[in-house]
Amino acid sequence: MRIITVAAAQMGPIQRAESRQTVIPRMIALMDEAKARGADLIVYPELALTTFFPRWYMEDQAEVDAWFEREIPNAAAMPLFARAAGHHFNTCILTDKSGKIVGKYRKTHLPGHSEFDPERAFQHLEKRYFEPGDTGFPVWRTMGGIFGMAICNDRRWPETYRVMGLQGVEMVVLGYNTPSVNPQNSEEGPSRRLFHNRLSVQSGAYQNATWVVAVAKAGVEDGFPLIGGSLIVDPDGEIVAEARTEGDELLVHPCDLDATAFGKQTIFDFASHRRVEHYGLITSRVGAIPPPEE
Ligand code: ING
Repeated sequence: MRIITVAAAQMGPIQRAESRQTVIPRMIALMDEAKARGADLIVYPELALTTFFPRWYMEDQAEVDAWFEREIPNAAAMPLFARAAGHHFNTCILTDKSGKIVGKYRKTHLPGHSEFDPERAFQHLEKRYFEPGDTGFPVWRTMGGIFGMAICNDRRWPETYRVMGLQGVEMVVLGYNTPSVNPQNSEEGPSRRLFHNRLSVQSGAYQNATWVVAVAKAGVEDGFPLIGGSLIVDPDGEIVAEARTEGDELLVHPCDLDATAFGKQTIFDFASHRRVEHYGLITSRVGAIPPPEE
């Protein structure tokens, strides 16, 4: 048994006017609760320090830059930020129990758009403010297992999990900020969003025999609702813990990394069951849709 007791630290809304100084005590309170409940690892959401600012159209670069961190307290991460000088990535880091930076990941799949779109109920300007990540989907050996990371929209793409699955990942941790309604389809509300959230995370976990911990920033930010639904899914695709509120809420579960072995050795024994000679299209840039019928 290789137990990692994980705390999924769902956070409620952060209003645009709030400073990081009001948010950090909430994060520390969740960390204190996680420690009291015996957690080895705590996972925070995407944009855990700020509101989901890509919903706002901004033209002043200084105003945009203010939403980004230039450094984090650990010097080891400085190369990440130094190299990023002038770049804007949606970034997350993995630290071990000593607080040492083990890994850094930059969000690969950026949804939304880059120019103001009057047709939308609200903006989603990730392509305006972030560059696509350049890290790929690495995994790292730490805390007795193999860990990987993703951010938000990445969780909807099977490629995200498969690339880490092919590297033997045993736990994927990710955060998300997901609007409760579709700005381009008012018919699609929170229940459909929560359905897709579960579907994406459970599929990724099952199809790669890995734990997945997905953590929301939830609730209403300046009138714009975000789904909660943070969840911990086991390597068989079962949800073992799920948030019930849209506020600060901690999920804690003892995850046995050895539980990933059965799936990796049987149905998803990649070495013996995959047929890579048929998968070429997956790395092609566009689909190969057949021409219209004569
Ligand atoms: N947010 C959303 C997400 O992928 C989205 C955007 C919602 C895209 C629903 C498609 C459908 O969960 C972020 N920040 O990626």
